[in-house]
Amino acid sequence: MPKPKSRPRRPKPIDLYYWPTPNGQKVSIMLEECGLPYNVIPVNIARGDQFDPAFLKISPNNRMPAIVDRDGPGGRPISVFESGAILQYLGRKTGKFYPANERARVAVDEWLFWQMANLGPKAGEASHFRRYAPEPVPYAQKRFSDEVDRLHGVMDRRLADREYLAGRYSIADMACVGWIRLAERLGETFQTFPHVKRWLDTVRARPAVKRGMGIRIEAAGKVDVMDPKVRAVLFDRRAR
Ligand SMILES: N[C@@H](CCC(=O)N[C@@H](CS)C(=O)NCC(=O)O)C(=O)O
Repeated sequence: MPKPKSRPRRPKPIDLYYWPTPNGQKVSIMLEECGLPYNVIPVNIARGDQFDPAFLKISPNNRMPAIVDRDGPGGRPISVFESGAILQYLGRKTGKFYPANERARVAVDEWLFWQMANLGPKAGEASHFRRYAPEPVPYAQKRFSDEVDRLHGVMDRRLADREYLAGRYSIADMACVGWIRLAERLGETFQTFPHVKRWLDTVRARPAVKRGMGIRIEAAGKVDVMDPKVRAVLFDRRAR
């Protein structure tokens, strides 16, 4: 009797601990781009879900995003926190958007780390001092706005003679798109950064990027960052 054909095993969905911010969107975009199945587990950072002891075991820095992949190395579950580490992990796992060729990989890593160490933190602080500070702090506003402007200039020069940050579309572009989109929402027109604008429009037009950035979490729309309870959770934190 012919042996029954073994059906390819369906991959187990990856748990994505998520809140709709540019950092969370990096990972939902990559999961969509790779066609990996995933469950969205909202981490309501305005309510303090990030301090839940079960979540801290996965993400000790009390920040989302994080993932749990039940089909991890050796067939055993693995958790990953820090969006850059998650993007690299998913890139290695799938072989997509993170080239194996060393020269190409170095270029992706350079721009991924550039986002993680520069664009993300500086744009985050610029947005904080513009939108959330209890009183205007002109020095901080100028310092971080200038930095963001400088970084947009760096990115524009990089994109002047190539379509994407590392040449081909990669996890480095996925890391940046939410942050550049946020700048646009905050009023940046990119008039002096035409290559960034062209890149933003190209990346945002990708169906997977639209899906990854389009995940709606109803509670997120209701967060009032001026609510003292929310502010205590998000902005009033020391080690103890
Ligand atoms: N470097 C981290 C940053 C993540 C991050 O800042 N997440 C924010 C939302 S965008 C968060 O979870 N904040 C919770 C808090 O501040 O307690 C990454 O890229 O994963």
